Amino acid sequence: MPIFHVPRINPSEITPNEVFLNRRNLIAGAAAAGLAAVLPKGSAAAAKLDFAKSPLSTDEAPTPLEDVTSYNNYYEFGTDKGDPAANASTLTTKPWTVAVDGLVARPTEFHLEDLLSSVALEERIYRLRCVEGWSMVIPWIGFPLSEVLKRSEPLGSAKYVAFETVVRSEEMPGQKGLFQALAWPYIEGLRLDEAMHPLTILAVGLYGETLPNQNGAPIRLVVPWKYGFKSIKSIVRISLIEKQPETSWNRQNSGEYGFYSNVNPQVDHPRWSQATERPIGTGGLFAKRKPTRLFNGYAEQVAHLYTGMDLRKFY
Ligand SMILES: Nc1nc2c(c(=O)[nH]1)N[C@H]1C(S)=C(S)[C@@H](COP(=O)(O)O)O[C@H]1N2
Ligand SMILES: [Mo]
Repeated sequence: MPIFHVPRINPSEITPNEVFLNRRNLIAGAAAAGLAAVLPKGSAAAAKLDFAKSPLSTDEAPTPLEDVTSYNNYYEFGTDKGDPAANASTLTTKPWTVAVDGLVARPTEFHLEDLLSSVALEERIYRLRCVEGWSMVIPWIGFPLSEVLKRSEPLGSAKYVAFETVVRSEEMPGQKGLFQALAWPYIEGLRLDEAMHPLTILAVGLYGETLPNQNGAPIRLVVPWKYGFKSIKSIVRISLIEKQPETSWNRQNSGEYGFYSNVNPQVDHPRWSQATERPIGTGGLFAKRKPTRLFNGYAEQVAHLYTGMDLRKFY
């Protein structure tokens, strides 16, 4: 076990960015060459979204799009930071449905297009802090998760919300083969009050356009005061339940990853400090680390959710 956590060097930090093809380059290139066929079937071209700005956005400078779309964690497509950008174009994101079920008066299977035509999209520029010690600022486009939950009318007995990512091993290379990084589906959960909090959103886009596949297209959760792994990608099921659900990283290593996983500079990971973070996209390898903030800087809005709880015990 290393005494210091030495972050793995990402190829995007030592190679000119242009080498990395993201979906937009691919689409622009294909369009220029008149090659619509370059896009895999069912993977949607990036489309512009209509949205309003939100007072809940930070005014910090967003991480460049190039970094947001080439430095990713999405183990269904591989465990290296560049794997999702390289492999995720195979995921078919159309058509897409999200089931909302469990302890609700109206279990519903939403077709994504119907859902999108009935919500008001907002831009939410949020800080994202990964448990690994790096961070970004991402201009998400989405809407409050509470909108969807309310439509299904949660029963009084519902205390938690469980989320599931799609399982599709023919399109997700990380889900097949001998070595499986995690058990599938990827699962996550929130307490109902966390899920209903106005900062908690379902994102369908970033930088004004539909989500790139590597960022969790077509719909993913964003919970900005918690470590990034809570923000589950490519959601197909949302279940209202009574008991605290299992979560992927807690199931994998419960001593290192808790259910709550609120960003907290005073509660270290067993193998590394959480006191500081490395902003991605600002100076590459030699970027200066900056202090990590309690609840990722959202304490004013969310600290009340945890009154009286020992944050070391409920990590
Ligand atoms: N289904 C799924 N969701 C996931 C992950 C994953 O591996 N699979 N990784 C998580 C982690 S560790 C982080 S930091 C964020 C990264 O989101 P981004 O790539 O859009 O920045 O996604 C989270 N959601
Ligand atoms: Mo993460």
